Amino acid sequence: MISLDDYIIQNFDNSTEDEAVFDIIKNISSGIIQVSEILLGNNNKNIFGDQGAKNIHGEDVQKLDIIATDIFVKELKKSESIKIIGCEELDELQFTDNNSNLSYTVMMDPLDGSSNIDVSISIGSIFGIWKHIPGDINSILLPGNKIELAIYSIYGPNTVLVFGYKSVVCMFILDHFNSKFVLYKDKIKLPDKPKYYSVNESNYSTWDKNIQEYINNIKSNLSLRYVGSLIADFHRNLLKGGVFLYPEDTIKNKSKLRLMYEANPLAYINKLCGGLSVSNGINTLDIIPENIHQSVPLIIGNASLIEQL
Ligand code: AHM
Ligand code: MG
Repeated sequence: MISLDDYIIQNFDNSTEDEAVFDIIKNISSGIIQVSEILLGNNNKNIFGDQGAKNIHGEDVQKLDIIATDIFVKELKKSESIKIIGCEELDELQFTDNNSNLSYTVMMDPLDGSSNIDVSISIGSIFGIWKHIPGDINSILLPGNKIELAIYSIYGPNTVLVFGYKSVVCMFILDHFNSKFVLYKDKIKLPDKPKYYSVNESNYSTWDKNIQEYINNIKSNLSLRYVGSLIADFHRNLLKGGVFLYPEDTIKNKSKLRLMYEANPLAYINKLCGGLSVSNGINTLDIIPENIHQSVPLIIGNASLIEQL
């Protein structure tokens, strides 16, 4: 069994950048273990339910959203190279007082799938990490194709950590008894023959005609699976092959998923696995962001399925 630490030592070099990135992975993985242990704890009654406030997107904030935010902000600040943290639950960017020569920005959705917390369905955390030029505010909002590292976790029947760095995507499973991640799968690639399409079909009437036609066509060859936690739907389709869609609501002129801490990190990992993603007709990773909380439509999965669209 190869632990996350061993994997890192064995597979990457000793450059300052690699060391900084691995320090970030270790601190995020420590946060993931903490969230996972809270979910498994015998005193977890207090973690369910609304916190009583709304976030910048007008959504009810759950207690676990806040718990996870606090854990990850604390862990991320331990990485000397992290200078800026953007988060779904925090209106403004947080600036750390770290002073390494390297400067990274982290964008995170600390608890994805909030509506599934109270009903014991898989939830997760998503992180995108970019390098920025110190002191240059214009270098903070970068497109997804400039991501250095993307990580996500899933808290489900087991706790999973997936990261994409350089050209490799690997998946680890948490050994709860020893509180450490163990390698499950290395060099992940999307299967050639996709199985699933995933979309909230109750929104059908709000979609553009092209999307409606596309769904009508693909459903004859694919089976429908929809969890309602982006991260769980994405992860299943990554391993089994498929397409996930959250199209724009053309009646309200509104998209739901957020570019910087949902769409981009997953689009980056999906690309490393041989897949493709589009938002508003262009590659999701090419979008120049306007602000940290920007929403975008997202269609992501096997390249062959996206190309049909
Ligand atoms: P969250 O980050 O507050 O949990 O919201 C995003 C979630 C995604 O995980 C999921 O894909 C989507 O919302 C589900 O939305 P819907 O209930 O409209 O299908
Ligand atoms: Mg989310």
